[in-house]
Amino acid sequence: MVIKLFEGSTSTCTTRVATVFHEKKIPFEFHPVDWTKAEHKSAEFKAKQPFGQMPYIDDEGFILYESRAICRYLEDKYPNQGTKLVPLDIRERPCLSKALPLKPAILMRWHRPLSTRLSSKPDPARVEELKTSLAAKLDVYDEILSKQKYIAGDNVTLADLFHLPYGSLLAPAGINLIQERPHVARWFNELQNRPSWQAIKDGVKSSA
Ligand SMILES: N[C@@H](CCC(=O)N[C@@H](CS)C(=O)NCC(=O)O)C(=O)O
Repeated sequence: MVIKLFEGSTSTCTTRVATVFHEKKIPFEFHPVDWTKAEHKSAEFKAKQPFGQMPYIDDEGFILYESRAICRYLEDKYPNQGTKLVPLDIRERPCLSKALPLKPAILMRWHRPLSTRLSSKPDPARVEELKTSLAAKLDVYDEILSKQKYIAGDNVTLADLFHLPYGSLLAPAGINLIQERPHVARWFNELQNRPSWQAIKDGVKSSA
């Protein structure tokens, strides 16, 4: 039986999980959740995901939520299928938890068409503050990526892929912090061109 993914089709958490399904070549059945109708707050949904947030997966009755935990589960369940996404070297593994710096980007997404669904707009001063801290982090990324292909070494891992959902919101919002740094730009463009991201970036569909 194929794994079922319950989510809204373009949310950042869905695209994170769906990218990993594609990288691992794991067929999945997509079950869209209409968050405009608050389906994720229904008793039926909360019975599976008690926080009333998307996504969760149903793997033959085994329910798992938290997008990063789901990605890790997929890698652990199918270690020898598709792309190997957790480093084999135990010293490279802690790098996975470093994949958070682009997270402030979510507060900048009011520029996107998607954001028309958001009720409140971020404070411009706060956005400037976040841009400054993100720029400083990306300077360090540029240094790291001048010496190695990916964040954890010379192989792509979950750490890299986890940057895609938020990082991809920056350019459409007119924020060029990625493209302004040559090594970060090379790295991020390569990630965005991967077939896994191309397959889901405009909306997730079942692959089974
Ligand atoms: N840490 C959770 C966050 C889940 C989350 O924030 N999901 C968002 C979509 S990306 C959501 O359901 N937002 C609607 C809400 O919180 O009501 C995860 O990674 O799965």
